[in-house]
Amino acid sequence: MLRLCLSCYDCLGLPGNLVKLIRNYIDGRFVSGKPEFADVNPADGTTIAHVTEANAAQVDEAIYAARQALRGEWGQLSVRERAARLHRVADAIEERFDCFVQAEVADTGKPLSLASSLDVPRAAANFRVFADLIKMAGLESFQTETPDGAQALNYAVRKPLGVVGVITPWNLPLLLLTWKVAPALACGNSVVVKPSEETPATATLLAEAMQEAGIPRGVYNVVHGFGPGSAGECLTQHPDVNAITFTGESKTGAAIMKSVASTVKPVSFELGGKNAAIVFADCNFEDAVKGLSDAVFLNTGQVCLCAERVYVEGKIFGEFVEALKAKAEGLNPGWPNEEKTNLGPLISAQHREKVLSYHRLAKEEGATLVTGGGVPQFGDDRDRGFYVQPTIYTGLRESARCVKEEIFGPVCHVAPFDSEEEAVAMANDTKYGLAASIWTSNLKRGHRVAQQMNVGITWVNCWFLRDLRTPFGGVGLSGIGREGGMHSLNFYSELNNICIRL
Ligand code: NAD
Ligand code: 6OD
Repeated sequence: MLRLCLSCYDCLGLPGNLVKLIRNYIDGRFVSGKPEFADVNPADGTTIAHVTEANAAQVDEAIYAARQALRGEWGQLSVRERAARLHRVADAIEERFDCFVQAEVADTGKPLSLASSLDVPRAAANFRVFADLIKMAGLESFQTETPDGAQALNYAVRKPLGVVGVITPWNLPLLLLTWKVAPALACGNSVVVKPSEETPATATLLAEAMQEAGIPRGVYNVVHGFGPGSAGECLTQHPDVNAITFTGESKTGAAIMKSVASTVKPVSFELGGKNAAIVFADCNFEDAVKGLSDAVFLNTGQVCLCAERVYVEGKIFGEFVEALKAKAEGLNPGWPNEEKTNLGPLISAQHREKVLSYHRLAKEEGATLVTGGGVPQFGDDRDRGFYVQPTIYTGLRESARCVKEEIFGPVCHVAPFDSEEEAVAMANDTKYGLAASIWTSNLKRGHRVAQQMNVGITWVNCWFLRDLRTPFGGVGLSGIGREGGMHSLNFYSELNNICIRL
């Protein structure tokens, strides 16, 4: 049977001059309205869709529908049946794999190879992992003695939080959204999601997968729009939203924290990073160069876990910089759909201007440019897209703004170190604390240094390997709380401890 997607750009085979309409999804229905905003393809700057911005009344309706859904069939389902439906969501994603990939590629400009090897498979995996985990999730129980010598049994039961507001960024749109939606639903909540205004498509396409999987209406709702004064802020302020789970910039996290204060909602925050990599002279050189090339340039440097600060032991510094430069210059920026492309554009003109402003600043701060620093010229429509060159700097002081502030582009600063202590001190000298990577053949040193990193995740001789059951989150400006495995289930549920005198 031919399936037509409402929010994938390919299925209807529209001629180039017709753009699609991406609508809100409320109470099981796609809902349009005014105003609309443009969804732009970062590879050539063209408008690929118009998007309905949810007004305050529509956000209210979505929250009301989500609340009602908790009182209906969804609230009555056994854990086993809930898990079965989440597996069906994963099936539905896999059945429309190419639609999801195309929609993600069109919205983000990321290489098709990346969307099809990382973003979309991970979205399906998120549903499968949390569906399986909720079935196995045990709870504590304690038998205690009462003051008068009798016994009491304590045991906890898990209940949903209620309506969860899910606010997500544009860099890994479907992956990060499903990373939150899947455990929230596994725990029996309903959700109202507000995807990034830059990447509205796959969250909307997911609504179709939810329908196909038999997720009752009102359980999954999508409201499109922006942050302040728009759908994002409506959600965070709303008294009937029980919790907010947010991934995005640290300063947005701060604004949301203020906004949720009056209604005292729990928050889970996955925020920015200025991640360090430490490369010791005893590393496997080839592996480290390859690993760092991924860690700096994957997804055009737009992964919160990317390394923007690379510390290399003095003995191999020059050789390492040269090898990383060769990797950067060997990348293939290009049309996202072309097989050989492994570097897409940045997400928007505005974000490109931010990245280029850091290039200007690096010059002012006295950096030595090793490679890049500009905008590639293609001589075709891509020149209207938002590409930048992969860039490497050396020579900055550790206090330079380019070493302290998150840039979120394909760029790093490489600095030498002489001792392990110095490397650890430099890596930890940041207000952020999301991720670090350590490259050494000395595993004893790997453990020792890893345990000194003030971050939520440290990789040794690898980067971005993610077992979905492990804790994920950051310290300092990088976030509050941990998601992943049982940590997600604990955030997305309330525990009620029951104490029975025996
Ligand atoms: P952003 O903070 O600008 O936007 C994220 C989302 O928040 C969007 O949906 C946006 O519309 C919404 N928003 C903005 N202001 C809001 C407000 N006042 N109230 C409610 N919602 C609001 O982030 P971005 O530019 O989309 O993403 C890039 C940032 O995200 C980087 O800083 C990156 O490090 C971070 N990030 C972190 C992680 C992580 O897991 N720690 C993962 C991915 C991205
Ligand atoms: O892999 C994940 O689950 C995760 N949260 C990745 C975050 C990537 C940041 O851009």
